[in-house]
Formats: sequence, C-alpha cells, structure tokens
Amino acid sequence: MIQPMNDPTPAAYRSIWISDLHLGVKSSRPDCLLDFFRHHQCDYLYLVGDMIDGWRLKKNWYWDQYHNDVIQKILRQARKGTQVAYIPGNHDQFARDHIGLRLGEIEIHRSCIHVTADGRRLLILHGDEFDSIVTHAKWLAMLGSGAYEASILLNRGVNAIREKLGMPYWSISNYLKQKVKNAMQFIDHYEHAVAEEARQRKVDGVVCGHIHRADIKTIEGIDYFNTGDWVESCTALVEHFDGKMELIEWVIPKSARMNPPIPREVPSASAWREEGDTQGTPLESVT
Ligand SMILES: [Mn+2]
Repeated sequence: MIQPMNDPTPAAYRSIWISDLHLGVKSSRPDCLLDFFRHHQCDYLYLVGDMIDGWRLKKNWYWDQYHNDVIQKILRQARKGTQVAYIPGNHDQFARDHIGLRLGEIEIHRSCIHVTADGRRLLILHGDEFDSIVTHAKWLAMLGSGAYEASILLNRGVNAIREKLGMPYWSISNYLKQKVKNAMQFIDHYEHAVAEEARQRKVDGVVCGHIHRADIKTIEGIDYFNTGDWVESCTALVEHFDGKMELIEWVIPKSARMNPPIPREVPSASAWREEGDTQGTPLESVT
C-alpha cells in the first residue's frame, strides 16, 4: 500500500517546464515527478510533450497508481490556480486533435510563447518537427561525401571476403564509436535547427524536449533550453521570479522511494479523447 506523506513546503518558482514523461512505458518515472511536484510549485506549468506514450497503447502498455496520481496532481495544480499549458508531442499526438481546447483547466497548444519575468520571449514546442530537417540535412551531407561512398564500397568488399572465408567478424568498438558520433551529430544538428526556428519567429529563445537531453545554452545568440525527460534523467526547467532559468535534476534515493505501485486497469485512448472534447475557450496558438 502507498503510504500517505505529509507534503513539505514546496519551493516556489514562476514557471516550470517538464516533458517526455512517457506514461504507459514501464521505465517512466511518475513516482519521481510526483515527488518533484510535492517539493516544487509554480504560477505557470508547461507540459512540453510526450507526457503519455500513446504509441504503447497496443503493446507493452504499463499503468500503475503513480500514473494516476501524477495526472491527478497536475489537474489539482491547475484547479488551484497554476496556469497549465500542454503542448503534445509525437508520442501523445492524439492530443494534437484538440489544439486550442481545454482539458479541464489545461490549455492545449501546438506551440506557444512564454514571456519571462525579465522580458524575454521564449517559443515553447515539443521539437519532433525538426527530426525530418535533421535527417534530411544528414542525408544531404552524406550523399555529397566521397568518404561515405568509399566506406560503403570498402565495407562491401570486406564483407564479401569475410563471407567466403566463413569468418564471422563484428567490430563492436567501431560500431559503437560510430553510433555515439552519429548521436552527437544528430543532437548538434537538432539543437541548431530548433534555434534557427526561434530566430525565424523573432523570439529570444526556445524551450523544447523530445531528444531526452536536458540543456541550457546559447546557440548563435538564441537561448536554447531543453527540459530533458522523466524516463532516465528526471529533469525540469524552472524560471525563478527574476527570470533566471535553471535545470533541476530530481533524484529520489532508492531507500526513500515509495512502496511498489499497484497495477491498475488500462485506461482507453477513447476515454482520453472524450475528455478533450469538452467545450472550452479557443486560445491563441502559435503554429
Ligand atoms: Mn518526442
């Protein structure tokens, strides 16, 4: 049984951004996020996408009491006056059918603008839009590269010889090195594509998620913030009352973790849909 705990006095922030909780996936950490919300409160809460992993509805769907509790906690914050905006991502894109509507007290946007206490305008989006740009750019870059052609030919030759000799060979270290290099290149290209979008929309910065890599940095004069995720890293982006931005990594020591969750019945996607269909005031959305 889950023990009720007395809520501590939470630290107050002007804004909090979280993303990539992936509820429905077993590795999701709603218990961590629940604990984070017990210790942190804010005036503006942004849910920056992939909160629910609809892609898992058909197989390997996982749902326990923490999943319910964390949703309840967010809804309760909204009722108590926190302004909550939900920007669906690619894993919860079913909610993108409800852009401009309200889910209870929660506004649903495709993307939106947040103005910080010190007057900076930040574009808030999930960020999966930039996957194709990155992939396309990578493909173009690779196609024009003689080294790429050569490596493919060489690889073919090596494979053919290996096959004839009946010698299995697998250079795992080369494989991994390449994997890491590609991942780093992808992240770099992705971040630049997102920052470029912010520049074109004439804002000062951008807050996104999607790549599960929390970061605060400046990319060619644009403030880039990535909220990270609640699957591995458990990170939130916060804005202090003076507009200062900070990343918080929320780790619960194993010994302090709550008791194992109780498995619950799977909620259907249609139930979620119906809830989103409730009438609400259409809000201005940046698209
Ligand atoms: Mn995503």
